Amino acid sequence: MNHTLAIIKPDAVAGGRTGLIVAHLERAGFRLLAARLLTLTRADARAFYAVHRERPFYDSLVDFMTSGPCLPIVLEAPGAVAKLRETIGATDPADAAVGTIRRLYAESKERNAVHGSDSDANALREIGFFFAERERR
Ligand code: FUP
Repeated sequence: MNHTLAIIKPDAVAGGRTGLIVAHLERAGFRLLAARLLTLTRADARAFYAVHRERPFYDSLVDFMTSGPCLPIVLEAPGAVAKLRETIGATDPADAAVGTIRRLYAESKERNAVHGSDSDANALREIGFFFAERERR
């Protein structure tokens, strides 16, 4: 799978780190295929993170993800899904490797700057969640 979905999350957009993170992704070798700044509705955020609906952090995650604009981006690179996971680092910035986007730019495990699809199947679903086919070719 050579495409994946990143989201620059509301903490990073509000904090003025969007450009730094896009530049980091481009320097890492990703090509941008599609991007759009938008504010998720609660229904959007609940659906996007439906897999976590039984988890204790779900309501707080939905609050955070709807707190302001975010920037979903379709990225292209060889082995895009694994490459993006490596580039963004562990979920909690305290555990993320030095030089990863979360280590550099995230505030906390919840406010962690960026999302990256975690499998090829989820990348397909998540790209389709945000972008029509004509917007990503
Ligand atoms: P990741 O794939 O690294 O984004 O992490 P998960 O799919 O496990 O979690 C999705 C999002 O839920 C994370 F980006 C942040 C949030 N989360 C919390 O707020 N608290 C937790 O303990 C775990 C995840």
